[in-house]
Amino acid sequence: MNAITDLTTGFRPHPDHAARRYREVGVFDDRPLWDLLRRAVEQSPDAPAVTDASIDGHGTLSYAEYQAAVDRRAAGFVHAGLQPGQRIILQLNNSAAFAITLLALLRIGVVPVMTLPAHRISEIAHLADRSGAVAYIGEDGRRGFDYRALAADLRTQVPTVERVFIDGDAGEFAALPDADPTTISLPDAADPDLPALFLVSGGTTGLPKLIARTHNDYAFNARRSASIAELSSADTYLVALPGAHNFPLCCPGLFGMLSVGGHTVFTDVPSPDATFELIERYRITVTSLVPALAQLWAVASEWEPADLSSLRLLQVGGAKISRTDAQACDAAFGDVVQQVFGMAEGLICYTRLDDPRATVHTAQGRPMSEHDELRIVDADDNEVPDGTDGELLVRGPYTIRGYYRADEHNARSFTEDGFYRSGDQVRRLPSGHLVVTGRIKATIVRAGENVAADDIEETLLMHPEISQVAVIGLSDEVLGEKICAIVVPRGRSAGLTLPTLRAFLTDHGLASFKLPDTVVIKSQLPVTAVGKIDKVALRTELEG
Ligand code: OOB
Repeated sequence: MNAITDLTTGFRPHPDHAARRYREVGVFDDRPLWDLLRRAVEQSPDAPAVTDASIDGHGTLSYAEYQAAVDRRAAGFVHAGLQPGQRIILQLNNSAAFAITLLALLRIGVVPVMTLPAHRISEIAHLADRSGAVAYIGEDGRRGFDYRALAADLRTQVPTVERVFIDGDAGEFAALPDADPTTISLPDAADPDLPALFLVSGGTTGLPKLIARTHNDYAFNARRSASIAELSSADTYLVALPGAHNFPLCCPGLFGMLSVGGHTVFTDVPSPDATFELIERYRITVTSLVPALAQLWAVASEWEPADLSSLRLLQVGGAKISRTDAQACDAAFGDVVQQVFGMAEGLICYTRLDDPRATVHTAQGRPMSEHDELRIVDADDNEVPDGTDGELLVRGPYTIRGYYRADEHNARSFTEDGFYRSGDQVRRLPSGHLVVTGRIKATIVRAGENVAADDIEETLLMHPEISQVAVIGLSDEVLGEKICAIVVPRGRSAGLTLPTLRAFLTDHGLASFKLPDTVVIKSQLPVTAVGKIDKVALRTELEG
């Protein structure tokens, strides 16, 4: 079968009438995603495009140099026999190699599966199998994990993966290929309504799912995100989260920066001491973090001496940041926080740069496009009034209509009229902003009462001795579920006992049925591949 036909098998595009409308209103501009780079090169070939500040960083590439490196790699892949429509697992750490390889694949219409460096063989094998990947791109062991060993495993588990390309010391495999683009003809641009790349779902239950994002929808995602962040060619963006994740990739991230001809700096070490030095050296203006990192940065700003005055926008998302931490970040860096509530499946909400700070501290944002259709519904799928908690359903130009090759999930995760069931519990404010109040399935049912973990977590984080907290339900013979608070203390944990914490919550107005039944003290919480607190892992650990 032709690789393009194979690519479309199991892909659920927008219905024709919807795609037509998105085109008519100018949301889809019918250009391939890599065209963002081509246009930036045309406008300012000598401007800095990409800096590799990872452990083995190679300095800065101008737009012309970046484009040249992309063309060489694209020619290399064509020479190696890759064909438009084929899928390839991309698993590289933040680096110039990541930025070059990604754009090269897009240039030749080979569709990368955007896995994260923390993914391991079970996830990679599943994603390779589902996507029908013909190749894997990883790196050597220089960052502490040897991806060559993973590649060898993958080749045995998923025989369709015929090729392996390694950045660095390739060992038994091939190096990332480069070739002279003047002697090899590159394929024509892909159909912009086809998948440009696959994102990987962030859920912690079960194996990750494939999320096909088209050239048209992802380019819109980049442009609109860039416009809301008021990005310009004068901005410098730091990729501190894993670059293959939707947030640093396109919200606005790398693609948003390409859309305005700005400068993107990659680091593979997101710790405050490493990143603060980069912020000072490159005059970083924008970056994005998960809440746990943002909290760490705010604390560290008190003693790290670097000059951080260039930072004008600190995007925080991926999980809910508490009001206390959002305020602390604003205080530390000078009113720079933007909340981002997004999902690989599509919908992205942002607080706006001119929103009142109180809104920025307490709301997770409002949809980025007027074409996003939101429904907030009760358990019977009836819409609830503003101010009431319900599940968020969404449909729109850049939200998928179905996971790739996953009919069993799609029946559950999408309504008949094409809305994605996010599983997120939200409440809409009169301003149109959403407040995320939990996960539908994570609601704790204690002695018949529904308890949102969110409320308890938010209040516990106001405790001066608590740095991080996760509240989960654990099964209990008497109560059905009991409320367990897992607490990471700031210093010594002496004062953090069940009675003192219950008293603290009561003093702050929490109802008695919401008080934790047990408290567990931990020095750190498990996190997912992108750095969110992993409640599924916690539950498994504490119940097992
Ligand atoms: C982002 O994408 P994913 O696919 O890794 O995870 C999506 C899920 C959402 O459904 C929600 O449950 C949670 O992560 N989430 C948040 C949140 N942002 C994401 N929950 C509360 N508050 C927030 N601000 O995580 C993602 C994608 C693009 C931009 C930003 C985040």
